[in-house]
Parts: sequence; C-alpha cells; structure tokens
Amino acid sequence: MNSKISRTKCSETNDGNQSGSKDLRIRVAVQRKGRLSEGSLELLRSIGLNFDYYEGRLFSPCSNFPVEILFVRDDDIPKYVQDGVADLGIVGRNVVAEKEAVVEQLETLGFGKCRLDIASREGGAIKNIADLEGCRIATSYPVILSRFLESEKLTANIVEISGSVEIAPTLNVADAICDLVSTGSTLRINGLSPIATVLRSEAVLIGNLGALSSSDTGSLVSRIRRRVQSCLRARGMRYLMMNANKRDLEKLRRVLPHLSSPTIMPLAEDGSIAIHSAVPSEDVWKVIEELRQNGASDILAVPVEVMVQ
Ligand code: PRT
Ligand code: ZN
Repeated sequence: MNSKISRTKCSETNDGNQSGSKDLRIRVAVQRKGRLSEGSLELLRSIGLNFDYYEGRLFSPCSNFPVEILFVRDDDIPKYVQDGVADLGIVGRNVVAEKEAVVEQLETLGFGKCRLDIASREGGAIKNIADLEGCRIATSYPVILSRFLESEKLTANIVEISGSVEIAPTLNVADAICDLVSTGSTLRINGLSPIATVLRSEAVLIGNLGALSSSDTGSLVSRIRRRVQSCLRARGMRYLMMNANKRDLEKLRRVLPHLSSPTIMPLAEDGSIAIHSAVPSEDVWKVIEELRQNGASDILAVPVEVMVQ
C-alpha cells in the first residue's frame, strides 16, 4: 500500500460553499459492509455530513464538508489510519488491538459492543483459565490471545482460524476458542460456555497520530471530533419540558440534576411557569416521576440531537 498517497484538493470552503478558495479534504475510513457499517453511517450523518451511499462504493465525497468517506474492510482500517491513507477511522477496538496499530483512540462510540471471550465445552475438562495450559485454542485474534496468555503465564497452542471459530472444538481442531461474543447465543448453540474475558470492545473513532496537530488538516479533524463528541453527549440526554406553579419551583429545582441550570419562563396564566432542562437519559423516568410528585404537569421528554458545550 502506498502510505503517501496525496490528498485531494477540492474547491470548497470548510462549510462547503463553492467559494473558489482551495482547501483540503480529510478521509474517514468506515467498514464497507458488516456489523459496524450502519452505526458508522448513522454517526456520520448525525454530525451533519451529507453524502451518497450505495453498496459496493469505495469513496463518497461529502457535499457540505471537506470530508471523503472511504468504505473498506474493517481489518484494513487501523493500518490505513496509522499510515495516513485515512485521517480518521471507525472500527472495533478489538481490531485496533489485534493489528497493533499505532493510532490515537479519540472517542468510544457506544455501538458494536462485544467481548473477546475464551470459551470451552460446557461440562468439559477446561473450567478455568489455569486449565488452558498446554491446550489448543482456536481464534482469529492470535496477537491479543498470545498477549493474554503471556500475562497469565500460560503456554497454549494458538490455532489461527479466520471464520466460524465456534465449530473448532466440534471438529477437534481445538480444545477451546477465543472469539467475539455479544448475545452469547453462538456459544450456547455450539455447546460452549465462556471461562474468561480477554478484552471488552466497542466501535471507536481513531485518528492518525499527526492528524490532530497537522497544520493543514488538523482543524478539520478537530471539527469532526468535536461534532462527534457533541452527538455522543446528546445521545445520553433527554430534554424535559414541563409546566408548574411558581410556588413549587424550589422543590422542582432540587429534583432536576445539577448539570445546568434549568430555563424558567413565565406563562400567560398568573403564577404558572414553564421549566426546561436537560436530563441524563438513564435517569429520565425517575426524574419525571419525582417532578410529577412535586407539582409539575404536562411533562414532555424529547431526544437531544446535538449538545455543544
Ligand atoms: O468484511 P469485514 O472484514 O469488514 O467484516 P468482518 O466479518 O470481519 O466483521 P463483522 O462485520 O462481523 O464485525 C465487525 C466488528 O463488529 C467486530 O470487529 C467487532 O468489533 C464488532 N462486533 C460486535 C462483533 C460482534 N459484536 C459479534 N457478535 N463482531 C463479530 N461478532 C460475531 C462473533 O465473531 C461470533 O461469530 O458474532 C458471533 C457471536 O455473536 P453472539 O450474538 O451469538 O454472541
Ligand atoms: Zn474483518
């Protein structure tokens, strides 16, 4: 791979206006087709990037921001970002660790959550980590597994398999497996049960080491990162709106989390007020119930799209 591929010049300003001023595009690499594709595209759209996508496409330029989206296999993303072929990438933390990519992990994105587990036959002889000594373990993650075994001071035979790792014990290719697990149903169907978690993973935004500080693309990379941070913050929040009598204000204030002071507006009806406040999504029902008990009425909770601090 040519790691020094030149950057595309485009005739847009940072806001996408056709002004004639020359600027650079940055590249964001995402999984072309797989478990992370939908979440990655949804995130890029929610940060305001406007682009076309259809299956089989390799590149998509954005019409309103100097970004080009690169659709590739997830395994290639860490190296592309490390080598500067892409400035940013969205990929599982497990792949970054396996490829030993030298990149900056900028944000954890909250989707594609899974664990890399070691599992053995249910009711079999391997019941805990110590029992793995001298065993054969099938995996697509030999680098992560060998590091784990080393840290546990165990010697085992790693059998590298590229897919359907879960059938290795049935085929007598291995005594145990080390594979990704999300719901656990693949393990159960194959008569396996987990004995240890090697790594917890989710999709992460990674950046080329020089990308944030680069004099040409650094500010674009920072803008994308800030937008991602704002969307992630917003996803964890609900915006609450309610009506109340002014005399209940102090009680209601105590119920609302102290993240930011609520907005309070007088209503046409004498003594009535409207109160607006952002609340963490996980607490929203508890807060609504307490607000109601303390005199609030007509309570609305709506999702927050963007939250810039
Ligand atoms: O073609 P390409 O190389 O791009 O894709 P891929 O086939 O290598 O990857 P893909 O799309 O399967 O997964 C992409 C990423 O999604 C992984 O690297 C993880 O970061 C994340 N992810 C989250 C998972 C899972 N959950 C997951 N459950 N990746 C794989 N699985 C598989 C697992 O390997 C096992 O076969 O799902 C099965 C177990 O699932 P449960 O629900 O039965 O436990
Ligand atoms: Zn892959």
